[in-house]
Order: sequence, then C-alpha cells, then structure tokens
Amino acid sequence: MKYLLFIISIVSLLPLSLSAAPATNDIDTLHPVARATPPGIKNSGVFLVLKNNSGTAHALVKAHAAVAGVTELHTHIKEDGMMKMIPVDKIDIPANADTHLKPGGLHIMLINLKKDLKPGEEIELSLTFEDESTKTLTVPVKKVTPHKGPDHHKH
Ligand SMILES: [Cu+2]
Repeated sequence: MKYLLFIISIVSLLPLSLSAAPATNDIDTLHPVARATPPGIKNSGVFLVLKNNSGTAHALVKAHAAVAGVTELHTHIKEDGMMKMIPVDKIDIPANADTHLKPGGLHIMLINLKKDLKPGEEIELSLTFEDESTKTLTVPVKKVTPHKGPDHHKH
C-alpha cells in the first residue's frame, strides 16, 4: 500500500515537469513590423501577432530594442473620449489563442529612438516571456498607416 501511494504521487507530479518547456517553444511571432518614422520623430511602435500553440497561458513581460532609448509594452485606453497610450506590465497570450499587437491597440513602444527608422531597414527586437525565456526577432521597418477607428470618423 505504501508503494502504491508512492507511485501515485510520482505520477501526479509528471505533468508539472512535462509542462516546463520554455514559453518561446510555444509561441510563434508572426508578421512583425516596426513603424517607419518621419525625420526627427523620436517614437515608434512595433506590431506583430503572438500565436500561442500550447494549452498553457503565456505572457509577454518585456521587450528591448537597441535602437530605442526605452522600450515599453503599451496599450490604448479611451479617456474623456480621447484614445491615450498607457504602459502595461504584461501582454497576455491565452492558451491556444492569438494576441494581436496593432495600431490603436496593444503595441511595443519604442521611445527616444537613436535614429530615424526608414522603410526597408530592419531592427533587432528581443522579447522576454513570463518564464524569462527570450526570443530575438529581426523586424522589418515599413510605413504603417495610423489606426482609424470609429471614433476618428470625420463627418
Ligand atoms: Cu505607445
């Protein structure tokens, strides 16, 4: 009987050890793009799709781009009828789901750019997930049209 309990407790621990694969194994980073900046504009954004192929929820907790003085995770909120960007601690990537970073929504904010971002160039971006696993991407710079949501229609 003691042995049986021992075996049961070992078996119940197995799923925990099997789920210890790094988040980077579970997440595809699709369609990354950095917004091109007009001369003298010091801020930009990176957009992409974070696709979670696993049954485990993950989160993006940090981003770093050497081309920017500061890199932050941002979202947009509506305040007094105006869209406003605010930093967030993390960007959730639910199990078996896609999280879209896009103009007017969640994005990676590049602040105090050290140079203009011109279409056709590429920048390096590293992403850190909740388990501290990291992935480095090469992100093409492209013209990204500003978000035009229903709030921005001119009549
Ligand atoms: Cu922002």
